[in-house]
Amino acid sequence: MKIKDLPTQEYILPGNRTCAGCGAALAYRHALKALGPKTIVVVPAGCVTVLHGMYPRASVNVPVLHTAFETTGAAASGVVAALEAQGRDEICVVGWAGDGGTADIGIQALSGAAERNTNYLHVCYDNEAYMNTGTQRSGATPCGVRTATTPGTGKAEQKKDMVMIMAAHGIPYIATACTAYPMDLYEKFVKARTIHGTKYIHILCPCGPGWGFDPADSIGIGKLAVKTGVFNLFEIEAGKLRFNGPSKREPTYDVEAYLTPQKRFRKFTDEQVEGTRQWAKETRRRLEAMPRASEP
Ligand SMILES: Cc1ncc(C[n+]2csc(CCOP(=O)(O)OP(=O)(O)O)c2C)c(N)n1
Ligand code: SF4
Ligand SMILES: [Mg+2]
Repeated sequence: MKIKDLPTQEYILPGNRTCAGCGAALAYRHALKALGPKTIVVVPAGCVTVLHGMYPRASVNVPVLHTAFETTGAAASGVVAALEAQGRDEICVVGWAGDGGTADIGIQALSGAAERNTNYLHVCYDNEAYMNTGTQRSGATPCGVRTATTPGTGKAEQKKDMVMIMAAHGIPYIATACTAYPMDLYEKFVKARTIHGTKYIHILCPCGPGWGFDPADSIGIGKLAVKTGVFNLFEIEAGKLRFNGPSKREPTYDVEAYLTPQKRFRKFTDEQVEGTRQWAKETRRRLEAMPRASEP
């Protein structure tokens, strides 16, 4: 499939309140094109709440349930139960939560829903901090990044590995994606829609204001994350992993190319750059050690 074959139907209407070049908005746009009109989205607090705007107006044309920050998995479970009671299995329920709403405050509700194999798709749009409230550190913020709550020497801990946490739940479908690779992202949503049970898609979403780059570079930054091995594109089905897109090849580990254009890394020491490279290599080795799925 080529980009010109994407459905022309738009589900995010013209005019919304995200920043120019917002990776989260782009991911949402392509995901909704893949999921289609028979979709109900459950959204906790975050930048995508702001995208939707305030009642009685909304900038999307699918039904959306705004829910409390910690409750995406529980609220989505409720919507699924109501649809099942009505015998309606044609509607796809999607929880669309940020990294804070997934890896931190929302993890309990998400884990409960995944343990029950609730028939919904949980998406983590990962911009690597609490962006809507002014760039505070989340579990998904990379090690060393200075945020409003990690001034001085930056975040001490490594990025939480949410994908492997979800893999440990044994759910039927897990994937990563990045806004810089819209076709890969689109095809993963098309596939996830056909699978029964809990699905989890983790999307790296570059964020100009939070990461400190020109909005025009949003796609380029995403490509660099994947090519340098800071972020890998893959799917896990039945416990078996398959690399996708550029991640089929060994990354370059030239992490300087990814770090240097972003202000959030500007005070990185040589040691921190090297630490990022080692972390990327170790992450890749752990992924490569998993049982592998054959190419389709
Ligand atoms: C219980 C609770 N605590 C704090 C907040 C304030 N709050 C709203 S959005 C947000 C940040 C969300 O971060 P994330 O989930 O990463 O989404 P992003 O803003 O980055 O899109 C916070 C802390 C809240 N709404 N509810
Ligand atoms: S702060 Fe970042 S994630 Fe939030 S709307 Fe702006 S670009 Fe998008
Ligand atoms: Mg965030």
